[in-house]
Amino acid sequence: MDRRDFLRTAGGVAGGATAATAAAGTAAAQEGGGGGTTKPVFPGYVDGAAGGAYSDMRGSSEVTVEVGAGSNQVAFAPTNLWIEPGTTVTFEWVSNGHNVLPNSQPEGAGWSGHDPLEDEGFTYSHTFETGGMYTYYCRPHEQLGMVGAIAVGGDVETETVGGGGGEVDPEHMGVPFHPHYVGIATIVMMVVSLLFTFFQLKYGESAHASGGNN
Ligand SMILES: [Cu+2]
Repeated sequence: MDRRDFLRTAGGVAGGATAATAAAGTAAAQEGGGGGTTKPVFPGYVDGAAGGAYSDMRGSSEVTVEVGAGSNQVAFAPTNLWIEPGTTVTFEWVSNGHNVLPNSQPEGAGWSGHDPLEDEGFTYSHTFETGGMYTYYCRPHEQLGMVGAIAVGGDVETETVGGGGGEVDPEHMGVPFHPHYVGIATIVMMVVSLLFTFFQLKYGESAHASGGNN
C-alpha cells in the first residue's frame, strides 16, 4: 500500500494509541502536514535555479510568478510550479531588466514568452492550456540561475517526497486527530505500560504467591 492508504488505514484504527497510529501521526507531521507527498519531477535545467521554491498551485485558476525576485533579484518566485491546464500565470516584474522566454515546452504548446526586457511593475500573462513540462528563463540572467519550470496537469512525471509541499491538515488525509495528540498519547501509554510492568513485577507475584517474599 502507498503512504496515503497507510495513513487512511492507520487513521481507521485510531481507537487507542497504537504503534501504527503513532507512526501515522509522525509521518503526517514529517510531511509538513501532508499534501506534498507527490510532486512533479522538474528537469535538471532548473536544478541550480535561484530561489528554488516549489509551489503546488493546482486548484488555482490564476497564479502569480514574481520576475526578478530574491535578494539578488534574479529569481522567479515560485521557481517551480504545478498547475492545472487552463491556468493563467501572471508574471509580475518586481525588479528591472528581465524577460521570460521558454527553454522547453510540450509539443504544440506554442508558448513564446515575453522577449522585451521589462522593468518593475510590468506584468505579462499567459494561459497554459497544453499539459506537460515547461522550462523558461530570463535571457540576461540565465547564467545566474534565473530559470523556472511549470508543470501543467497530470501528464507529467511525478515523485513522492517526504517533506515540503503545501500545508494540509492531517484530518483531510483521514487521520482524525492531531499528530501532537498522538505523540502525547504514545508517551502516556508508554508510561502507563512501564508503571503497570513495574507494579506487576513488584507486587503482582507476591499477591498470588502469598507469603513468598515475606
Ligand atoms: Cu532577469
